[in-house]
Amino acid sequence: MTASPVLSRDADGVRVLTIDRPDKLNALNRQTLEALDAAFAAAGEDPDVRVVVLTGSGGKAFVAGADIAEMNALTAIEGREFSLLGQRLMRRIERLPKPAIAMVNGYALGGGLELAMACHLRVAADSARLGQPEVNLGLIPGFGGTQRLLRLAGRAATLELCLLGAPIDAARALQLGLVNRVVPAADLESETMKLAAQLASAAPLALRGVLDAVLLGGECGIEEGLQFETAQFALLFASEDMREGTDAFLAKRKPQFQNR
Ligand code: DAK
Repeated sequence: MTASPVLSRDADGVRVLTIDRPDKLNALNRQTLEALDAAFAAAGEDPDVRVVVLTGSGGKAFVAGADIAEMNALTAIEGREFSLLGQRLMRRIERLPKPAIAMVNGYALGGGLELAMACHLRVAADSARLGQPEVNLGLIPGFGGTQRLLRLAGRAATLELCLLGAPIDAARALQLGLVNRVVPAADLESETMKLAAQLASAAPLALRGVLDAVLLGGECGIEEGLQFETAQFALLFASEDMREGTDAFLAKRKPQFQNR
């Protein structure tokens, strides 16, 4: 049996998933996509997991893209399966009922940037380089890159990255809104885990409400989106955590959320 290309560890409600193919800069082959899909499905269902952090091993790359060697040998039928698998994984991450943070520790290229964009937040090392270089291979982004980049960073940035295919540095990615934070490479893990810990102690149902309102409501027109937000808002009045949060504020104490 070969070792899984995805490592998993838990600490205080945070599940850290690490793509572990450092000799191939963590490129996404089918086995890795399948392992990630299973890992995110499990994290989504586990009530003890409040936040997921995704990263790559080896210090040089988050993920340098889909596995070009494997793609090169695919038939059209296999290419379709590869595409469906990747799309399903990206959507699974995006619709995870808890926050997912991409800890971008190096190259995030092609499918790697698409993976990072499917996460809800992105923290990048100042040494990271991000891009959609598919045109250089005669391809276009195929795991939702054109669509998620457009929604994150707008049309000008999306056309620039996808047409030119050249990677950008972390500082420019921050300017474009493509990443949320840039930190010195040496502090990446500690800063990301601080952010994860903050989310892990927040009210899970409220976080889920935000994810639903932004990711589903955000795809509707403004009227439907506002109605959706109202419905999510009202639903939280049925939660014990909402009473706890407001009681704790009034009593000037720290809330203890129970995911109920
Ligand atoms: N795939 C496979 N192997 C890769 C790889 C990749 N994407 N990126 C790097 N590697 C491998 C290299 O081949 C090398 O392996 P060995 O030769 O040692 O066996 C090892 O990782 C180290 O890489 P380098 O020697 O190249 O390292 P350097 O520091 O010199 O360069 C680099 C680092 C990141 C600049 C360079 O490796 C590079 O340009 N990598 C490719 C980046 C890239 O073009 N990424 C986009 C891939 S295309 C689809 C959906 C989605 C997609 C496709 C189809 N469908 C819907 C069907 C997505 C496409 C992509 O992501």
